[in-house]
Amino acid sequence: MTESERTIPLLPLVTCPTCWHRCAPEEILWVATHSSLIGDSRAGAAEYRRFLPTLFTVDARALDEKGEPCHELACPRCHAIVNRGLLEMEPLFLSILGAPSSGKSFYLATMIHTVGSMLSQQFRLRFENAAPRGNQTITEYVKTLFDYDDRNQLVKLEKTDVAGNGYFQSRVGEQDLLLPRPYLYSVQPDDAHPLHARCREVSRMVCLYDNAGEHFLPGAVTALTPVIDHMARSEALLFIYDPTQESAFRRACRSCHQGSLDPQLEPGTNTYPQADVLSEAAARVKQLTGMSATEKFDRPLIVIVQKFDVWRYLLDKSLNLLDEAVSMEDNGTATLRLEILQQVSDVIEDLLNRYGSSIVTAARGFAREVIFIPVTATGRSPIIAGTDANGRLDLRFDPSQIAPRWVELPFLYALHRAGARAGKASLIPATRLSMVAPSEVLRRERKD
Ligand SMILES: Nc1nc2c(ncn2[C@@H]2O[C@H](COP(=O)(O)OP(=O)(O)OP(=O)(O)O)[C@@H](O)[C@H]2O)c(=O)[nH]1
Ligand SMILES: [Mg+2]
Ligand SMILES: [Zn+2]
Repeated sequence: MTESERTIPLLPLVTCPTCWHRCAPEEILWVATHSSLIGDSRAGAAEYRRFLPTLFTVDARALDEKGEPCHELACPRCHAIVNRGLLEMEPLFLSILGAPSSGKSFYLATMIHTVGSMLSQQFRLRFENAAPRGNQTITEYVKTLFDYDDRNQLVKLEKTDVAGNGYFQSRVGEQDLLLPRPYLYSVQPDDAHPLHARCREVSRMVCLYDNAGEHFLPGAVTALTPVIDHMARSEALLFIYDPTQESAFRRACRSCHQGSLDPQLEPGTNTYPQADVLSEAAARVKQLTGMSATEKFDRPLIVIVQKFDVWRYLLDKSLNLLDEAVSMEDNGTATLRLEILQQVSDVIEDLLNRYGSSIVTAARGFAREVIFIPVTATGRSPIIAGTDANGRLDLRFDPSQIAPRWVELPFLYALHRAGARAGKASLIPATRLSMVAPSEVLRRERKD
């Protein structure tokens, strides 16, 4: 960075969202733009060369060795692009984890689609796509599900690959690493937000990842494929739990008289031991953060119980009160009502104890603060459109019928807790914990 660029206050340390290396802003590399400077020692033959600049234009752009002004920055370790916003805004890493087919990609797409308007209209926050090129996969997901011309054209999201375009390959030292690509969205107070004057301090660059579920299966990750190691940096873990993969849930859903006809409940569909997936992730986090075996994870574990449209008939209570979890105050700003989230979490925990108690044991065994939030990304079951080349059911949706529910709540909760944990004023105000009815989670929290 040049002296003139220092007029913008930069963070003392910048974190690469691809390999999580931390460095001073002056160590950040630039990406050449001259057509002859193609080929980089770490990022690969198809990428422009990364370099530490010595010459700058008057508006503080680095000049590459052919004298071309440059715009993009890169990590000195893995050479992946580093978004400029990460030099000014603290990152907020959020990991989405879960078994294959649990609904991670649908969750991510529908959450991104829904949360922006809620943040701006109710919370007076600007939620922006900070990396239009890097976020293209998610933008395509959102377009597929919500921007349709013809409702008869059934849609689906492809299964997330275990390698390929969704990942960044880098040669670091003598090793070829497979790294996850981050998706970046900035969250900043708008003019009407009470923290607008402290915009620089409270704004965050949210870094999300969409892994293939296979990466969370035992033994999938090695030192050369640290594709899920964002979990160690995450301020909240969002575990996607899919009741349609749990045999007791499947039996109960099939036998329930109003029951769901979701094809995912059919005998023979692939299921994974989800409690083991969570325990494996917990072991990896403990290893990466140097926690002892008996210590509990000190950040929130949000268990997102997906596909509510399928298992809702098993509840004897309505969960409609969750629609009131964001309330508008007289002064025109919104509040997240933790007591409602907690009440619903208790109901869901009871249900899980009945049909899938191993996930509750794994979650409670790992983290000090656990909350269960039901969501449905699609609001309804997929339609069988045929079978794919591998003989698996080709499940698709009528795009006009997709109606996500509550998908924004886990994100709002994570954003609220991230602010509260850092001891900063939170971007998402919430009812005070003391107002919340005592429950198992809160009793535990006070004890610790
Ligand atoms: N009924 C119902 N089905 C859903 C919902 N969300 C996703 N699905 C179905 O779940 C399947 C898997 O969803 P994905 O989001 O691709 O799952 P994933 O966790 O990203 O899977 P991998 O990429 O393989 O790890 C899809 O075939 C969808 O049809 C939901 O809210 N309700
Ligand atoms: Mg996926
Ligand atoms: Zn890096």
